[in-house]
Amino acid sequence: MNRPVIVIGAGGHSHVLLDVLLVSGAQLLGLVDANTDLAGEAIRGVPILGDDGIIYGYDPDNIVLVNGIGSSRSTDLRRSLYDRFVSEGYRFVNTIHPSAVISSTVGLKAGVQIMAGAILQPNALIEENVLVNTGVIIDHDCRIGAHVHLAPGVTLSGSVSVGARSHIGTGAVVVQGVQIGSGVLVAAGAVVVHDVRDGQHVMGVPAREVVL
Ligand code: JB3
Repeated sequence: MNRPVIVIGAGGHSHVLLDVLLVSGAQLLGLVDANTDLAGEAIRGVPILGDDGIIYGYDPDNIVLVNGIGSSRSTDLRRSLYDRFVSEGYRFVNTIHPSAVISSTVGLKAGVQIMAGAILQPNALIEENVLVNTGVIIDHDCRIGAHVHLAPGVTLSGSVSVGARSHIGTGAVVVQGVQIGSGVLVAAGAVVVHDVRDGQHVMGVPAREVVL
């Protein structure tokens, strides 16, 4: 990672990312956060520079971005910030913890984040801006759509697909071959044994639709 990095967001997820960026020797310009009260503070010695307007002070060719916004239910904010800055010509880099185990046959698009202890098995394809959180297992031939968040401890068996913008909650399990649509919310701890349609919310063991 040669160009200086700005991290968008200075909340919990950014702390986890800073761990990866610091260990990889990234040149960190700082973080930006919508809460302007944070400007002037620092996390791990990395300054909070101000709000997102700071980014426009840098030519898109001279910096790279890291999306420090996570999700606890909706991936909308994470997605919209990514799309906004990509449309302005900025580039998001991949952030991969050195302890992650990733088959050489895995495909990774731009802005993918893979946190500590994750395991990605052969032929998985991970689209743009996906967050693979701590200890996630993605087994062979899975397809993960853009902007998806796989929360800590999620297990996807072989040939599972997850549509764009879905949030799969902490510790959820998805069995072989299940297809999850886009914009889906799978609650923490669910065990998904049947396909899930676009926009559905499911929870429980086995997972069933819920209206939130
Ligand atoms: O589950 C785990 C391990 N981590 C969760 C992560 C994936 O998602 C974590 O527990 C949280 O649920 C969430 O982390 P995140 O997104 O860092 O949430 P939070 O700690 O609430 O911090 C969000 C930060 O984003 C706050 O400081 C907001 O002020 C800031 N923010 C909100 N909108 C923004 C914007 N910052 C920028 N730069 N631009 C915005 O538009």
